[in-house]
Amino acid sequence: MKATQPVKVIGVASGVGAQDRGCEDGPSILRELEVFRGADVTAVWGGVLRPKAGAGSAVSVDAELCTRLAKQVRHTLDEGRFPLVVGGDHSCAIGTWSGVHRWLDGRGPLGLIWIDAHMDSHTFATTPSGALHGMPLAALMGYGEHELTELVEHVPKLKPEHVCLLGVRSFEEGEAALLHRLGVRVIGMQEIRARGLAEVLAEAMSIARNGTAGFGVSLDLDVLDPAEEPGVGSPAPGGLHCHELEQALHQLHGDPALLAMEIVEYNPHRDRDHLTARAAGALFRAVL
Ligand code: HAR
Ligand code: MN
Ligand code: MN
Ligand code: MN
Repeated sequence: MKATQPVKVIGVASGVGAQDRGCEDGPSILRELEVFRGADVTAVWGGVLRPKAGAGSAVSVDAELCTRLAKQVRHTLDEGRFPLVVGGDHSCAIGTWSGVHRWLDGRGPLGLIWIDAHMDSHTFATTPSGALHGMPLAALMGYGEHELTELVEHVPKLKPEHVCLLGVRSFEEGEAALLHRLGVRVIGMQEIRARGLAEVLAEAMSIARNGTAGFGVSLDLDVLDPAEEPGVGSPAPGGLHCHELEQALHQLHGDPALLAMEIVEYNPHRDRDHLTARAAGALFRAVL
């Protein structure tokens, strides 16, 4: 994001991608609480996109929602504004990054830092749950249901060498095997504790920047420790402290190569005293 670039917040009430649909209510609550507002922030909400009932299977509902999201993201970039996409379950990532990819229009590849307790790299061949929010990263790299992999453009939106996962601690064999086979860099909690968050984030940034036309950050709030921030869809113990992630994310401050950001998996029904909502705001303001 360039210094003083205006921000447009795009809410997306994705929920069919998860077993617990509580994240659908995330964007409206975050908007009410005005958590993305700060002294030096002009973050204007563009509204909240909602799934259309009766669009068919969960895949079709999600694909239709993500198609509308991708258009909004592209339009926001065309206006020179920085898109902050607020979920919703993480399946919305397919729309967000397809929109950025479309906007890049062949100027070069897109890089992505995926900050998450999970790998989100299943396909229907490997998923234990059938939940679509466990699949978006695979879909963006071209693996999975064609409705999702061919969203907006019939090409993969991400190349494995420009993707880095950060904070992983809960995953299944099938998705780990896919990422391994593709050579995607996965930085788990153990490595973060051994090397320090600042250093591994710097590595993630170089992976997402090198040879790309720009990069994004997809932040799943469940990377935080649920003992401190409980308001997420799929809590996984042993996560990051909000303040350490906030501090590390300052490395992205004013970086013109950062094209968009998304913050997902806020579940207001599990939150306590708006702790997780406020964390979402603080983590966004760290990159400003
Ligand atoms: N890996 C599990 C599954 O696919 C759970 C993953 C989804 N949870 C998330 N995504 N919040 O990050 O069922
Ligand atoms: Mn996720
Ligand atoms: Mn997750
Ligand atoms: Mn800052």
